[in-house]
Amino acid sequence: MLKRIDWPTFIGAFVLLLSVAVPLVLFPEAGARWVLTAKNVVTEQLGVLYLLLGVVAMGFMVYVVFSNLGQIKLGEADERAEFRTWSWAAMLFCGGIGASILYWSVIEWMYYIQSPPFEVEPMSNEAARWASTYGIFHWGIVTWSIYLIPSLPMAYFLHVRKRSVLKVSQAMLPVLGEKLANGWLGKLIDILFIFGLMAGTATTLGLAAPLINEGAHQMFGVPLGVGPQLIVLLICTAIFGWSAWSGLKKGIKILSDINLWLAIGLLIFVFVLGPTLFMANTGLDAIGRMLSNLIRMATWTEPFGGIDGFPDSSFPQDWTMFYWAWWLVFSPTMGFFVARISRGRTVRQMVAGGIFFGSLGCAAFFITLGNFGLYMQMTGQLDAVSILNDQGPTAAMFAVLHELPMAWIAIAAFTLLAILFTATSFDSTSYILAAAVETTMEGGEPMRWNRLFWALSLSILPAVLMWLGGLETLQTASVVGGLPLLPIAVLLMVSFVRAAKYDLRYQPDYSDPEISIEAFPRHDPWTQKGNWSNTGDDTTGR
Ligand code: NM2
Repeated sequence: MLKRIDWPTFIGAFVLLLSVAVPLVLFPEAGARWVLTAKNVVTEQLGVLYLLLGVVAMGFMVYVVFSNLGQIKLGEADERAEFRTWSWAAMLFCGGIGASILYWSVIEWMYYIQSPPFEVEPMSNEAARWASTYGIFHWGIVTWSIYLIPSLPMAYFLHVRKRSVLKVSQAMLPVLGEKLANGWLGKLIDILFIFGLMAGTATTLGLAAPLINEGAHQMFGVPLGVGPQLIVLLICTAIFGWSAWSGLKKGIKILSDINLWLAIGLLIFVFVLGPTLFMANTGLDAIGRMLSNLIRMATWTEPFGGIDGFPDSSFPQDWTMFYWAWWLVFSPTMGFFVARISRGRTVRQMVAGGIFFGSLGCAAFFITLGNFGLYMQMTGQLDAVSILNDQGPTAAMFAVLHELPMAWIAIAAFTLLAILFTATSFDSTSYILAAAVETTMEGGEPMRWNRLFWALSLSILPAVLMWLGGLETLQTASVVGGLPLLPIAVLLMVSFVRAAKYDLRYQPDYSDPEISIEAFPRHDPWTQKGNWSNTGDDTTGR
């Protein structure tokens, strides 16, 4: 049983986790300072790389959709999509988005309106316009493009080459070659991917726990504070740890369905009972503003911030770079998931659909939950910004929810959603982590003790960071953990293009069922073993 474990990767990833967590626990005060220094160094010195990745990812997706790579069918030429588009879109959204959208859609604008981008006057009309726009941008086209990078090689290998790829290193075979991909470099890449994922999880869980704590406080008078938040974290970990242990695939599926319908119900509830016209108008306006300023926002590095005579703005460093990093660390996990659900689609459908439905789904949250609060602020019914500054984010969030008619329904739904989102997202995350540290997977599943181990490990970093306290501390986890994934993301793009171009030489027209993928024995120039799926030599030479 222990032979199935890929020990260098297993130990490497766990040691890396402990080497970050233990010093922070031993030296909390110095630790808090290190964390902030790390964030500033990364965003100020290297943050531009994150922005660059965003632009490249977006350009790459345009290329993939409009070039002949887009026609590649993820499956047989005449195969139909395994899931209908609607259920595919719903699964895609739920797989990629967790409790953090509840958190940010309600309060993101409150930060932006008081420290707006582009040297706009704080709390001005122009600040309100950008505040309603930037959330949609940070959860939109660029970030979904980043999300989809690993999906491309992974879906390609899974459905075209019929080869299950559950490690990032394996998706890089075409660039690294077999020796490196299965050797030390492959292991290093997997360790860094695992660490990045744990860092991203730390940001997400570190935000979700206070939210759930506040919800429980509002409903049942549960005390607030770091202690109760850690207990919430433990309870959530127990839920997804338990499901990782017992493999409750059916249970999780039911929870995901409830999750989706409850989320849709909440949005409709707020949209209908809130200021519907304002939300619709502001939403459309923000989408238009985001689209017409897409390049400007995606490339805004604020090079003059801090230079004499210029306002000391670090908006892109504080927000845009953080978001790109946060999405990046989740992207490999998302890749496995998107690959699994996209059988029978073309690459073009997967990419265009992913960006479209993903961005639209996120925008729906910002347009309803975000604009509802903005309306309260602008009409003077609730000074949410002051509550945020005086009492903190979760207090501001629930103050907004209290403004809704039948507020207790919304608050109960909101809190329940946060718990469900957390349990359903991290069940699959522990599965991916466990798979990444096993060499073979007999029975098609990682071993259960291994799944449980990683489920429990997932809560170590968020617990430590929550204990240190502060939003910036939580943001740092993703910003630092995402750094090694920058070159990895680039290699994943190259890997996909290489593999796909090679294929296109043999199968120039994927829409022609006569030229079935099976008809052409595949030869992989980058592996020594030769064929991945079919046997026989490639002598067609087409
Ligand atoms: N992203 C979408 O729980 C979560 O929301 C995980 C977070 C990357 C900001 C994903």
